Amino acid sequence: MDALQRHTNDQDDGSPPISRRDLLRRTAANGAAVAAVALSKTYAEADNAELPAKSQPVRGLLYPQQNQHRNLLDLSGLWQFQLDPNEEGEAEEWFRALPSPRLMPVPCSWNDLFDDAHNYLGLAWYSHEIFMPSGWRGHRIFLRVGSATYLAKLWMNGKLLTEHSGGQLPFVVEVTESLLWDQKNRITIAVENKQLPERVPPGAGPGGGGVAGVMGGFPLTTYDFFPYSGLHRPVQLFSVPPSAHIDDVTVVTNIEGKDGVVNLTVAASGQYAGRGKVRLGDIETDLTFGDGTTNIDIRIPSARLWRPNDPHLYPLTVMLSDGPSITDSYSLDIGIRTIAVRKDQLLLNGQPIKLTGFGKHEDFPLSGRGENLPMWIRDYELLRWIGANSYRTSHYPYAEEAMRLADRLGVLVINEIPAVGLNFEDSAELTQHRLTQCKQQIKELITRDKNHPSTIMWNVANEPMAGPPLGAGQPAAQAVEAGQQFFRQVYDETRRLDPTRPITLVGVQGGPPQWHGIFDVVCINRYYGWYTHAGQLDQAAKALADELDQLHDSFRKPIIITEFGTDTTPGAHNMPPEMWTEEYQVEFLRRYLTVAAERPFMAGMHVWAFADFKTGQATMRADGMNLKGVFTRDGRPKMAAHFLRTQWSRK
Ligand code: BDP
Repeated sequence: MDALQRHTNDQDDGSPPISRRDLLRRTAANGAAVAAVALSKTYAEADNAELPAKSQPVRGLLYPQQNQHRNLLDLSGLWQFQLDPNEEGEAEEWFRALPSPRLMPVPCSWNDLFDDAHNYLGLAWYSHEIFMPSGWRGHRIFLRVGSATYLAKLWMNGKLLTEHSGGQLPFVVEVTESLLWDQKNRITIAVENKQLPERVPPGAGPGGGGVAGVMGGFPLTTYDFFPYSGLHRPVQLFSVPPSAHIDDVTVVTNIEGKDGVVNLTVAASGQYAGRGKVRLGDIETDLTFGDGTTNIDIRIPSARLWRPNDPHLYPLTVMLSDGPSITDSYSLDIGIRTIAVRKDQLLLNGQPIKLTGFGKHEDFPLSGRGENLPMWIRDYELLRWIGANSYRTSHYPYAEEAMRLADRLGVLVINEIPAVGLNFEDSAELTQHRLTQCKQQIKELITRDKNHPSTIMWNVANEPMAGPPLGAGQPAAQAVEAGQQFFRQVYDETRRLDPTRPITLVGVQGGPPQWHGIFDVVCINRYYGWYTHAGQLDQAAKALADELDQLHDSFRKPIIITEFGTDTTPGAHNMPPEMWTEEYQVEFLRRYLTVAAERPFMAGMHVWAFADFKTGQATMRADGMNLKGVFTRDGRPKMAAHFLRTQWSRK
């Protein structure tokens, strides 16, 4: 209690600042016995764990579709499920049948449905039977897992086919040779979500595994959201033609005068060297492939540009052809737009744009982090209602359906890999493993989301640390240098993979400013008036204004505040405003918006958070919830939502 009070007041009361790491140790020691157990278990396991450092090849990750040449079967529904705390499933061949399964929906997190699975982060098995009609015969068949958090192993009819590490991005494996026709086939996926230090996000614990739990909570994580686990997105079976098929499509758009210029690269399987066609709107033209690829520019005269108030999408269809007959085709809707940084401005279609919106989570009762279309439709409706034009996929890539909706509804997205909880005080060996994974994750994310006009920026990390945050001590010089080298490489790799979009890093309050120098846009999370300057909004606003001016002087780049907010108990009121009340949340947001409005270099304001969300149990997290939402978890507005609407709604 004492430690917590000092933590929140450390800027003001003259007492020596306490580091977040110290705070967490103390909070854990103050009664979180369960957390301590989880901590040592994590580490015992980590010692024996194989480091998942090998890089996995990324094929095209085109969103599967059904057309004349392709079949698609969505395997969402009730699967068989079994926890495997003793990790005996593989030796006992559970990939043939689960010994005592219960039913589990896919997609969904396993945590909220059964009490014994609530805090479970170990190994669990999913199993499902599908009937394969011989109508699909003669095609190549692939299985695509939308996301398995965190490590997945996949068997088809008892044969191990692939593994994937990283919790929020899809993987695809060919199953053609393993299928049995006109009978049932068993798909088994083992999923494991241990919080291990060499993973990204890193697990927490002693001996250098990130900063342990933002609030020292249980289950113990290095981040402040619940470690939901399971098959979180649909599992799909799809077919492509046996000869050659379209493997990947890359669209880059430019504006020349009034025209849109669409640069299209198509990758086809197996060094395809035949012909093809492309249709964009009502323009059709031939393609010639060499060595499995082709590249072409298509000009659209007087193009209707994609933008938030008019998110126009052009239908694009790519085809492979053999003489007059089409042998494969793939369609997607594309937006013609540019996104760029010029000096301290962010430009959409050459015009300065200011982001208004939120950091979000994929989080809902019962479904947890499982893809939840009703939630998404409602969230987009609330974004429209409140007048927000954007959000950040804090702190991991979101469902593909959410990205497709953003394209259609004209919502701008800062798209983030799961690199939350990185700490460069950890060993060089851990840092190297994390670097390999960050590069892999950015590669998979760009492969998946590169064609979405809504994605306007890649974010490579949230609040990486080089020592204590929140001004509770100076960043450690060696750690700052380790981070500098790390982020230089991540930036270069991201730039190599996508030459078009700005790249950013989201910095923690009190973190090293140097790292922002590598990136195109300065994104910062700030909690003056909450974690520091508690209850003192005038001083908080001044500290914020001073820091923004300093950052602008140092970098001359656009600045976005990607998090600012206060925990707010819905229904708590007071005058004058006090922390945790709805009035305080409104006043806090008002100060920040005013400070930003006075600074033309501010390119955006993202409130933390869109909605209340589940996190670990902790002394500083009432009800196991982070209550910084301007909406409740089920989408009811707090006073702050009405306030933001008066500031943002499109007039
Ligand atoms: C920031 C994190 C975010 C937390 C937030 C908070 O980026 O994930 O939920 O603080 O404390 O440090 O509410």
